Amino acid sequence: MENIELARILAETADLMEIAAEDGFRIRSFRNAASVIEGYPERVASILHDPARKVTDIPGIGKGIASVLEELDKRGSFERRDLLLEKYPPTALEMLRIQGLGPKTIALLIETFRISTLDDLKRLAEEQKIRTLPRLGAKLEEKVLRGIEQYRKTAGRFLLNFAEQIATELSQYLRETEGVDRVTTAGSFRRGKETVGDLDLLVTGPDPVKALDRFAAHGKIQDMLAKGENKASAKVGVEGIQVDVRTLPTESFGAAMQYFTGSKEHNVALRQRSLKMGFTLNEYGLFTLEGNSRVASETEEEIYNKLGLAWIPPELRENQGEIDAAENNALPVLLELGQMKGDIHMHTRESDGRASLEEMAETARGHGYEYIAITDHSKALAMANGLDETRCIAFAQRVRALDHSALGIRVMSGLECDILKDGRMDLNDEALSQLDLVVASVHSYMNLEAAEMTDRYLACLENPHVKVIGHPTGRVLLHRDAFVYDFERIAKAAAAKGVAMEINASPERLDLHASLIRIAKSKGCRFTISTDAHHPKHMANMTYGVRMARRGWLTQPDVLNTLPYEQFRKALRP
Ligand code: DGT
Ligand code: CA
Ligand code: CA
Ligand code: ZN
Repeated sequence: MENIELARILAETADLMEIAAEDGFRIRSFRNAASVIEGYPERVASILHDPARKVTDIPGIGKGIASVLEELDKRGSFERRDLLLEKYPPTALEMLRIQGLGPKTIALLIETFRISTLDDLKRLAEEQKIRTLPRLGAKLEEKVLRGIEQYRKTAGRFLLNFAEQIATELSQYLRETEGVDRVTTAGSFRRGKETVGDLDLLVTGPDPVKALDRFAAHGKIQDMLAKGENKASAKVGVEGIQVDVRTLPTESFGAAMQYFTGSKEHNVALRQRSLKMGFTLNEYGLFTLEGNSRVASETEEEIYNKLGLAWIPPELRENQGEIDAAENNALPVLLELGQMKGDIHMHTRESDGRASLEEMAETARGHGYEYIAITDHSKALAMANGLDETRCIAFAQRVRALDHSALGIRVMSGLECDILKDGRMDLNDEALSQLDLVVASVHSYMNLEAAEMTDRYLACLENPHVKVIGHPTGRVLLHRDAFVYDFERIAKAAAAKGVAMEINASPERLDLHASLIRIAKSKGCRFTISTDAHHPKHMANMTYGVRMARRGWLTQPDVLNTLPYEQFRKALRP
């Protein structure tokens, strides 16, 4: 067995052990071993077969796991796993991924009702049988139904930062193949979409086909799905993300990039345009309808230009007006990462962050920023050790006392202040008035009716200290849908008050969605992009926020924290 398979089995067993309510320490040791083995540079099976060596020499592998590995290596499973699989159906693992359903409840439902599929579970909820169990009620039935729907919608998709990690690793690896010049990403990943279904990699060079053998030999390949003359597909890593690799001749590389970048909708529109102009367009190039002679294929620019269009940035290729804009030379000059001058939503140890103010400032300086705002949580988030009025005022004084020139960066005193259920701010005006920057966010009562949620945001905008609406729809990718409310109305009101909308760059959120960014912009809103960093390394996530802004057609002047410090301060709600 390869490391990747060993790791996957250990991780799955840990999930099952959780449902079986086994000892937490043991469960952690399985999970830990899975991640150690997945990343281990040497084949663990070879170590097992070598009498001169011991797997327990691998850090994180103890005696217990060592004997599990031996049994796994011998017969493809081990006793504890067999017992768990006998007791719980394979879909138990899927049930764990459903929001609102913990391992204890899953165990209870399986044992009571002998369910074995997601459809069984759905039926239980619909027939209102869950509420017949002690302590479980109608609320949970609703949650389960919503959770199943959500799960089915998102199953098999991956976060952008995860896809990027795999894309970078594989591209670098494939680029080392002899005969390969270029490896490029295509598909939804190149378009900067917030989640990715599968990864598309394009390989070219004088002799690119060897790249497919090299791909098949990569240590993270879990399951080879297909391998042909010039295309291979595989499931990669413990997470099992599908990667499609295509090899292409240099002369049609541009056409292939255009074709495989998509989106499908953009390509359909472009092909229709081609036909009207007397051409056909496919992955090999742009050809005349009559005579089938090649008009363009080597670069994307050529192809777009021959179709009477300016080159269209991948983030815009969603058939949302970009083709008309390209025809009229009216494409926006999209925002770039290098234009960001500050990060104005981040947390420190003062609440639930992992570093000090000084460490955050130091890292921000390394990113080349002119300024940051520290925005720890307010007291309503007791779990996060949120600040009350007294701590908030003391913190603002501490920031004022900092020697900014010694720090090499401007630090603003800020707060991510909770918006209470009725739209009031969590801290009083006296405290808020001491701060340079208040980001107002919803972290509670997230399932309000649309009308009530709309009123809540409207009320919040009335507070003159609120400068930015944080993660405005509360979505958590692959886990929680956006809040339901009248977004256009809030955008209009925010624009009127001069309150900025945040584009939260955390890869778990990427909130706002591109279509909402465009709506907000059309209502006159301006934006901030921030990482919501809870650790210095999270500040690198700014790139994802910028990608969302680009997908929302934003340009530098739309985004306040591209401005130099003094101008930024003036541009905030007065
Ligand atoms: P994903 O993977 O679900 O996040 O979305 P994409 O856009 O990466 O879709 P994918 O991987 O199925 O296909 C990559 C690109 O190939 C897609 O954006 C457009 C292009 N393409 C053009 N024609 C077709 C077609 O007939 N079928 C498929 N599957 N893709 C096509
Ligand atoms: Ca794809
Ligand atoms: Ca694909
Ligand atoms: Zn927040």
